[in-house]
Amino acid sequence: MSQPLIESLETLIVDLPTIRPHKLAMHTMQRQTLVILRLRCSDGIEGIGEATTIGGLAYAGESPESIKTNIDTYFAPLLVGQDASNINAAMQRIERHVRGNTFARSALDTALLDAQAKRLGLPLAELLGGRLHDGLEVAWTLASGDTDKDVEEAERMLDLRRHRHFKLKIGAGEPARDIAHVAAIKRALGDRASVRVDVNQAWSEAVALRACQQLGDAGVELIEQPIPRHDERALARVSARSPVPVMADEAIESVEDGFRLARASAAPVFALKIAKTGGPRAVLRTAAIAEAAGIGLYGGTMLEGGLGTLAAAHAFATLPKLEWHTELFGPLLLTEDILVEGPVYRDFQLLIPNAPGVGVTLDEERLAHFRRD
Ligand code: MUC
Ligand code: MG
Repeated sequence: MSQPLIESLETLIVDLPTIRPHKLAMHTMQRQTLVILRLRCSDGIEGIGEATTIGGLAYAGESPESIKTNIDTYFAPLLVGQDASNINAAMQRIERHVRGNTFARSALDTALLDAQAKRLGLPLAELLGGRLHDGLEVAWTLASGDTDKDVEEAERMLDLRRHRHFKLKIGAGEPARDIAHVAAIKRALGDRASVRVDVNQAWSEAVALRACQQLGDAGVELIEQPIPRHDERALARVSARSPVPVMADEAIESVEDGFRLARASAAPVFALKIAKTGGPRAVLRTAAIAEAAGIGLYGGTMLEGGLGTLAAAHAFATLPKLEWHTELFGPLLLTEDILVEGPVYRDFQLLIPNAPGVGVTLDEERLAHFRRD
């Protein structure tokens, strides 16, 4: 049988409304923007992938517009005419000619995997070696900016049996006010839920050292990226003195960053994200480094829609242990998605699909409605 070839790559920017504004230290989201990649093959199979970031260029070095331009201008000519069934060879061509661009690579790796898994009739997790979990527990982020509204939202999530781990976005305000906000939420929820915080790099080392103590006293169980991403030694000092485990998020922008941080004992927990490391397979390489170093794992998100969320979920489902669970709730922050059927959340878990590929189908009408051009 002749090999299927990659015939074309098409990228679409899609703007979707969110259920409420979502406040992070560096940006308040009023909507979410996805880049959808459609990779068409000569055997009639289409693989789909997603690259999504937060707040244009506010969060990371790639924007939706740069992802689209770079895939269209640089990735596509390298790939058209290549063997669609050899994912290693296709990604190696990109590796030889492209620096960085892990978000764009993640969409490509996902689309190639989706196409190959459909070709073989396997769900993505099975193409990656097989699932160890049928569902993953999912934390919810409280980020309305208002303590009472956040408590109400958390109570609703507990009643719905959708989430029992809550991440609070802090760092934009005065540390003392932020900590009072967190402590009030933890007091209201008590032992019914775990409370974690994400500072998104907003504190200095000195502020972080004091704040980590106070967050520990308030009953917080995990502190994510308290200080700027580039100083791994400072992160190691904060981690060593914090009574609460510290998690590295923005500090890991590649598999190699994961290795550097592990070597420096910079943080006892890593946030894994397919976008930050270049796709479902690259994220598993970061996970392997962490596992070898005794670092705990967390399945992170860039608030992707259903496609990107489930691509990550398939990869995470192959890991023996996600000690800190996941935060794969991106689709639940959107009022609309562009899929025929969205991911299923039930009993505090996101279920891993059993259909071939990522297990989702694009809804052409919604795609036509929400695409930017
Ligand atoms: C981040 O920094 O972790 C994940 C959840 C959320 O609300 O924001 C993202 C980004
Ligand atoms: Mg984070």
